[in-house]
Amino acid sequence: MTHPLDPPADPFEVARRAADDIASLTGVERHDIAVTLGSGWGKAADLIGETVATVPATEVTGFSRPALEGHVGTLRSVRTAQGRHVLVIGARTHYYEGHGVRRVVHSVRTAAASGATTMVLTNGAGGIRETWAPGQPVLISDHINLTADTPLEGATFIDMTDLYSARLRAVAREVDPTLDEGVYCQFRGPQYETPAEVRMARAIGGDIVGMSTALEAIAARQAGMEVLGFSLITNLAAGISPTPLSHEEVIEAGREAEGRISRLLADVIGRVAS
Ligand code: 8IG
Repeated sequence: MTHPLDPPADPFEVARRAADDIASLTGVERHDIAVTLGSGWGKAADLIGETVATVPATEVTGFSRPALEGHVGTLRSVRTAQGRHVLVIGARTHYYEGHGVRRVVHSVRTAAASGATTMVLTNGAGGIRETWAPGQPVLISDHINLTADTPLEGATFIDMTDLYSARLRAVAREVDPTLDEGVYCQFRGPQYETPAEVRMARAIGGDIVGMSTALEAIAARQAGMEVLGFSLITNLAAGISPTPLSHEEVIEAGREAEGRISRLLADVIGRVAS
């Protein structure tokens, strides 16, 4: 099966086509901000503003059907109270789906091609710090990419200093001064970590373990976007927690925290967009 992003296609050209699809399907020519909603963050879309249009991701060039139940496969155009246009991406492609990194970062490149200058990336993840509890949102301050892959192709040297914008993190803390922050480690998945892998992540400076976001953040930076990252700690990482991890437990923690953290995210986006 061929896919629009398969080589020799130019992924940036495919992203421009996707952006054109979004403009014609939503009637919104340009978006100011994009946000990817990970597990636990789904309710934010309704709180950001008025939904102008909802588009199934499968109608947009290069997008794939979501692999997981609980991952909504839609793109939404939402207008904030200040009249800014937010592209809400509920259709993340994970690296572990095995379609390659071009497919993983296509939504980010499409957001950039749609005009977005800010990329807000959210996820559900495991927490390494004992002081963190399931249901707690944390800011991503930096990342460690443990996928051994990259969305950059060829000799594309991109600076990663302050990848997760200090300015935007400060804006988030104006909304919630209690927000803690930490370093996100992206593993390939889909298996959760072994306790030894979590000890390694901690030893090399990680605070959060997950299976998304880092590759997307790299692509966002390449596209010149300012990046803000949030993790919902849905579970303590393996070996930190006394009990084994279960996908059901992760979904349940997300459900419980969803209302509160979605409000937080919507308020932060309101400020960033104003
Ligand atoms: I939700 O504990 C969620 N996603 N790698 N480890 C990794 N990804 C996750 C985890 C976790 N919890």
